[in-house]
Amino acid sequence: PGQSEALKKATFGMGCFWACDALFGVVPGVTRTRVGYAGGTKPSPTYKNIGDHTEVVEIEYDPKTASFSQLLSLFWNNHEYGLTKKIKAQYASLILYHDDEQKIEAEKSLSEEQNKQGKNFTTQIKNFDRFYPAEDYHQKYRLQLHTYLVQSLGIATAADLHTPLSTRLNGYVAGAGTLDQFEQDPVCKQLNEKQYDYVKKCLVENQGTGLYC
Ligand code: MHO
Repeated sequence: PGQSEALKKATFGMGCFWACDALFGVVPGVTRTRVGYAGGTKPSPTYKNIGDHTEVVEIEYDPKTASFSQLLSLFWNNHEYGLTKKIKAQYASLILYHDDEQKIEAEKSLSEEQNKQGKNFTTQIKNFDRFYPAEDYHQKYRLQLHTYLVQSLGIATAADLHTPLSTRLNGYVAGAGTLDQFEQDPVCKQLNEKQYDYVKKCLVENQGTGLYC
């Protein structure tokens, strides 16, 4: 089996997907992210016509480096909207599992979290059915705000936004991850000195400001 066959997927809804894209994009072991719509029944949802779907992030990860339980703890600790208040389907708290192992872990983590915090969550745990990628302008939204990087790296197509480098940069420019993580990130070796300094400056400036939309 080739290396890519060993990669796994996780799919979470936890508020505006721009934030989740940045949050998970810098996690060591996460190889790519994509944002889109899932969890509902409406055929061919769009941002303007999302129907009963939820904004989700699709995370591709290498289980040798990142574990599903690690991703779950980021899930529980980084919701944009309170888990207990009533929210529309677009921003629902949602875990779409891809196999039985994920299902068991997700259900266990929900009851642990509820016990720990002493409240009931609205989080739904459902079988992953189908992912509809969001419009290109939503992909790596935070990175796309940085015209200098986009142009100097030659990012022009949806595929360019879906690379491991774009995935990482989208998080770092938004202030996700630590400086240590950035400096040791093998993916960032692809940057020239000026690009490297630019991203580092964004990370330092935006760290701790929250990724929320
Ligand atoms: N506050 C943002 C949310 C966008 S998100 C992709 C907006 O209204 O544009 O739902």
